[in-house]
Amino acid sequence: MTGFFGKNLITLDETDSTNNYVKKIAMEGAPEGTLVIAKRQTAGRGRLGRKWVSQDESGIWMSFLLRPDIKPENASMITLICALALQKAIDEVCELETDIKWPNDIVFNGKKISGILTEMSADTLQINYVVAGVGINVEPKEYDEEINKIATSIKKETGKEVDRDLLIGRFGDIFAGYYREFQRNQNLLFMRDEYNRHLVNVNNKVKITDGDSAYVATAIGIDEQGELMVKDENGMLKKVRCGEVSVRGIYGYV
Ligand code: BT5
Repeated sequence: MTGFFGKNLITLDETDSTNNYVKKIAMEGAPEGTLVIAKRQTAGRGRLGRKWVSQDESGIWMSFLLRPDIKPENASMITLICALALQKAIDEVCELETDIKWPNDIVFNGKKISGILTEMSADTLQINYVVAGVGINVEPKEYDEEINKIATSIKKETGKEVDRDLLIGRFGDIFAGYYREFQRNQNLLFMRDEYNRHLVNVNNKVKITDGDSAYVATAIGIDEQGELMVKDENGMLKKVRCGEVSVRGIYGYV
């Protein structure tokens, strides 16, 4: 690994959630780029209070600390940067061409290989820190029925061993390059087209759920702010902000 990512590396056998761990050391002054990798998580988390299955060593469970000099409202774009960096790293290191399900999932053949959870501590004007958490399913595994339907792993799809260190290192390098570019411009213009090339659901119908309301629309792609552009059933262009919304295919998970 080169650059700031993982220069300060903490490896753990077990923790509740690497995101929680990084938050704690962020408040104690840990430097930007601090990377925490755990073999097992007892309480891995997804978004919106969901669970992330990671109690055993079947995957890479890691979080890293960022202290970006950007406006708080732009922080959600970091999730998309992680997603594209991960898509590329998996492609290069594991020779598996995955897709991105906006905003935070890496999928293959409609099944989830990886998820990203970005959390921020900020006041109105300034970000204190951002924790980016990445879960990557590496080994095949039997989940409970519900998750079995939507989850897969790199090795299940490629049949090949995964060099975890190489994958993490490559992810870090690609991420660091994108992050530098992003901080300069505070938008995603530099990677928008590439992200859209890997985006699933382009030109397909998706169901957008925001709290109690839901509507069906056709996905078009992201704009330079990382918002998902969709066309509703009346042909009106709408932008979905990367926040507490869920976007799913109308016939299944993707
Ligand atoms: C995510 O949330 O996909 C974000 C996952 C982030 C996990 C990393 S691991 C390191 C760091 N520490 C943490 O505590 N978290 C981060 P979301 O989009 O809300 O998806 C969660 C949903 O994915 C669940 O409700 C399940 O349906 C499904 N799921 C749970 N575990 C899974 C797994 N191992 N593989 C695939 N799908 C899973």
